[in-house]
Amino acid sequence: MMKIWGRITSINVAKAVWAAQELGLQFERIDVGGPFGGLDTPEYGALNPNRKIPTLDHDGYILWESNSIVRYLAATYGAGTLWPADPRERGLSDRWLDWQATEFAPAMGPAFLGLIRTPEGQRNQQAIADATARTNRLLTVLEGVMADGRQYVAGDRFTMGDIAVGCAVDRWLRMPVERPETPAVAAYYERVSSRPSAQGVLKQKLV
Ligand SMILES: N[C@@H](CCC(=O)N[C@@H](CS)C(=O)NCC(=O)O)C(=O)O
Repeated sequence: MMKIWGRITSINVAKAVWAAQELGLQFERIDVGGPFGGLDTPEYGALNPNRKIPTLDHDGYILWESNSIVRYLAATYGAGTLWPADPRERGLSDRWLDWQATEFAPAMGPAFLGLIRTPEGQRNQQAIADATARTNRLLTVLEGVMADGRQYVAGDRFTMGDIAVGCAVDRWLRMPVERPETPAVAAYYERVSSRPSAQGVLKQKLV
C-alpha cells in the first residue's frame, strides 16, 4: 500500500498527491503537519528526519522531498506520460520542477508567510513587497514561455513539470497581492486545474 504523509493544504503535499492521482494510483493520505501536528514524534522523525511533509511510503520504500516524490512516481508509473521517454523532452519538463523549488518557492515564501501566516500588525511590509516583486517577475517569465501557444510547460503534453508549476501558480494567483496581467498563465491555470486529477488538490484554503 502506498501512503503519503501530509495535510493537503501544503503545496508540497499537493504535488505528491496530484502526481499519484494523475497516475491513477491507489494510496492513503495521512493528515500530519499544520493543525494536525504529528511531525515531532519519534516515529515520524524516523521516516523523515527533516520533520517536514510530504513523506512517501511505497511498500516500505521511504522518500521525502516533494519534487523527488513526483519524479519517482512519474518514472515508476508514468513512463511516456508524466515522465517523457525522450531525454530532451524530459529535460524540458524536469527543469520546471527545479525552477519551482529553487526560484519560485523561495521568491514567494516571504509573501506567503507574511500575508497568510502573520497577523496584520506584525507584518514586514517591505519583505512582502520585495517578495511580491520577485515572484511577479517569475510569473512574467512563465507568461513569456506560455505565450508561444504551448499548452503545457514542456510542450503539448501534461508532464511532471506541470505538477510543480501548476501548484505554484495555484498558490500565487490566489494570493491577496497585485499581479501583472498574465493571460497565457491564466489560461494555463484553468487548463491544469480542471484536470480530474487536480480535484481535491488545488484551490485549497491558503493557510
Ligand atoms: N523541500 C521540502 C519542503 C517541505 C516543507 O517545507 N513542507 C512544509 C509544508 S509545505 C512543512 O512540512 N511544514 C510543517 C507543517 O506543515 O507543519 C519539500 O519539497 O518536500
